[in-house]
Amino acid sequence: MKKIFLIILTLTLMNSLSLADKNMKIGSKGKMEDVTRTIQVKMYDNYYEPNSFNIKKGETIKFEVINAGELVHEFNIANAMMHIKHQPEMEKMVENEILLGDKIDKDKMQKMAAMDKSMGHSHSNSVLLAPKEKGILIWKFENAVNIEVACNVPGHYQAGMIAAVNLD
Ligand SMILES: [Cu+2]
Repeated sequence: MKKIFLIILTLTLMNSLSLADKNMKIGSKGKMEDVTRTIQVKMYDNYYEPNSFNIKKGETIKFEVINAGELVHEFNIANAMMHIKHQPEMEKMVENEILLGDKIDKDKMQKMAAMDKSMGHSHSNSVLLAPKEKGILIWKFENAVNIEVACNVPGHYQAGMIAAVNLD
C-alpha cells in the first residue's frame, strides 16, 4: 500500500514538474514600434550595471547594451533553467575557439554555424558582445515569470553575472 502511494506521489510530482516546464514563460522578441522604454545596460567583468530591472508585465523594452568589460559577455533574458541549459552550447563555442576570452571569431562562427546551427549563437533573447561592442535587444515582457538577465559565457553565471528582473 505504501509503495503504491509513493508511486502515485512520484508520478504526481513528475507531472507537475513537466507542467511547470511548459508553463515557463519568458516573454518574446519585441517590435521597434511597440517600445515603451529604453534602458541602457553596461556589462563589466562579471556584472551588469544596473544589476536589476523593474519592469511592468506587458512592457516592451529596448535594451541598449554595451560591453564595457575586457571579456566577452552575454545579455540573455531567460529563466534559470534555460540559462543552465544554454551553458553547454557556450562551452562548445569555447571548445571550437569561436568564443575566446576577449573576442568572438565571427568568421569561424559563420563557418561552424553552417554545420551546427547552435554555433551561430543567434537567439532572439540574447546578445553576445566582444569588449567595446554594442548591441540592441527588444523584448516584450508579456507572460514573463521568474526570469533573470544572465551571462552564460563559461564561468560567468557561476561568478554571479546575473541581474534580477522584478516584474509587476
Ligand atoms: Cu559574462
